[in-house]
Amino acid sequence: MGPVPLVEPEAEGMSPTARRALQERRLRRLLTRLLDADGVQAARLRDAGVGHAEEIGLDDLPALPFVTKQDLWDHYPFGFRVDDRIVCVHGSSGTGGRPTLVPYTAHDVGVWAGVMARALGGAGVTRSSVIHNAYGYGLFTGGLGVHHGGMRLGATVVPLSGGMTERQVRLIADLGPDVLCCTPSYAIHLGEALRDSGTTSPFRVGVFGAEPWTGGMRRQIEELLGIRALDVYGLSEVIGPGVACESLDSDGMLNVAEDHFFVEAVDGDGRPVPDGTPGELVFTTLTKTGMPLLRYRTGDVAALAPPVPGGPRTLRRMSKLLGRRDDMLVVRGVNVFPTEVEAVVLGDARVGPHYLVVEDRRDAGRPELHVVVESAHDVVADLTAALRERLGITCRVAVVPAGAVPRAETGKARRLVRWDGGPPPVAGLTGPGR
Ligand code: DLL
Repeated sequence: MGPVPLVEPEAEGMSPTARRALQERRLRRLLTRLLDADGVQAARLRDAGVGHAEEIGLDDLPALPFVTKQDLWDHYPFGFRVDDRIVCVHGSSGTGGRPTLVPYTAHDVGVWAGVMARALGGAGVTRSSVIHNAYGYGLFTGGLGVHHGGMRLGATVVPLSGGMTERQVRLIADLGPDVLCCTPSYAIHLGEALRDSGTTSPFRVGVFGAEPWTGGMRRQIEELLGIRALDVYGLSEVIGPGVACESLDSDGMLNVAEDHFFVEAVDGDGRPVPDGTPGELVFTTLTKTGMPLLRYRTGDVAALAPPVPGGPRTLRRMSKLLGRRDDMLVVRGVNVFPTEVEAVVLGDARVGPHYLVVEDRRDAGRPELHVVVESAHDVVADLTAALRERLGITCRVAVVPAGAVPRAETGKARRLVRWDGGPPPVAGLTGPGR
């Protein structure tokens, strides 16, 4: 593989010492903006004893207060806004239908375009590329994030948004795009639709994110579409996609755009964990102006790492997401991340890529984990054994025919459902007689 050029070399390739000085300057400017705005975060800073930004350096960050999703909900819709020059709003519908809204200034949109251009450039996308963008356009940041970044790079963006798969297949056949951007689950769905229509995949590379996916899913996508599949991470509260992204040369980890988004990883009590140890990601938006956040606790779990030694990119990296703090299931006392189930399921070549984990809480005293897979083979015994080996608990494996697990054509795949009572969440799941 040849070298992958940097899109913003002064930022992506700067010496870590110079970057730290830049981050510290930007942190003080951020604190000044927050204190001047005199909003929720200013009050908390004053309570923590911070009167002037100049008193604070990066080393003091761990002593400053966190912001949580609950805080954003408590001050919904715009209680954390500190600048009224807002040009657009994005957000996520969120769990339980509680939306989170994020106001952006023109400056913020510029930062976003820059970090997404880096993400695409690191995947080998160039000005002559055609990007088939099947992330949803709307409040969700996926569609417009790729759109801004692709245009900043000078590539051609085809704004498909999600859904209407037949039309997508038609445009892929007609335009021959070399880059695919969408959720990993939709990449599989689209890949199967291309195969079924007899269309050869023209793609060279794909940039996938917005939902958890494992190395097993990556291999399936790469085989199905004949591409390199890279990971992009982000969240609306921080900016959208582009907070961190894998590049062709980042050794399977994601380069964090830490000149804009200072990253920490903390344990359950909020204390820093060392590099290599999984922790909850906490971001400080050093340069945002519309709704800047100091120490936002994401709930996402990953391990941090230094840059690739000797590589052109000097940004710190994070592992693929290992899970979410609130996604972690505790089944009969054992902690289980759904991504671990995926790793086992996709490790069996006889099983299709669409699966569902059902957390069965119908009997609160005897919770069960069902794993519903699509296969033409009797894989129950083998999968049960492999899951027991990996997770330390016995799951109930149900095999259903191809097509029986619900697909997400738009939005994020739902791979984990809770079953508290009533009919089973997927046909074919009978479970033990109760
Ligand atoms: O999902 C932003 C995005 C769009 C990222 C397109 C990548 C591509 P939200 O809708 O606010 O924003 O959801 C953010 O999605 O906290 C993670 O839990 C999850 N997530 C995002 N990217 C990944 C990823 C967008 N690459 C939440 N792997 C985050 C696993 C991801 N989970």
